[in-house]
Amino acid sequence: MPFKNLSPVQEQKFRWWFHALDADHDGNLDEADFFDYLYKWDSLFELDKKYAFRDILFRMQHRFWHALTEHAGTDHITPAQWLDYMDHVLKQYRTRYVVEHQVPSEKWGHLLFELMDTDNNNQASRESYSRYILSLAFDNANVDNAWHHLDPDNKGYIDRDAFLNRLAEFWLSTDETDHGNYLLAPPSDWLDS
Ligand SMILES: [Ca+2]
Ligand SMILES: [Ca+2]
Repeated sequence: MPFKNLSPVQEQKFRWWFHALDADHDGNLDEADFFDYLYKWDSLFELDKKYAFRDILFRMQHRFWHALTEHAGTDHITPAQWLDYMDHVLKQYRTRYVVEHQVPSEKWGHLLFELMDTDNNNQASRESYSRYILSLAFDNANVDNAWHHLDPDNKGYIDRDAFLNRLAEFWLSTDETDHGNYLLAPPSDWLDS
């Protein structure tokens, strides 16, 4: 089934993201998969000591899960239902929320940045980005490859605006060479050869 709003690059990228989220690898997303990495942040980012921030993250994730399951009509999401929802999100984005630099998950992007910027100096370090990637059960090879594209000038950190721009590219770019497409893993991992 061709999608109206997803390009082939986006389709492959989001399909790969689905499998990254499927923590128990049974081919479907359920609520436990969807929250698996958030629970890992308790120890990785000492989130269990930041109650208010943790609460916001979990509420945002619940909102995402609720919207996804309502759209799909089930809480046992297949890859096709996930892609259909992504298609729906991009359609909404294009028709209702077109603001420069705003991405479908901009609020989530701010939270993710604040999670990684543990000392609040408006810079997320390579080390904290690495912890984030490992919480998604990726390996160190992915971190090295992705970081090179998040921080092309080799500064050792990424600031908030640059991170949000990369996240926008992750959602919206249809050109696999854009830096943001490396956010979770290099395109060679998720593009058909
Ligand atoms: Ca699963
Ligand atoms: Ca920092």
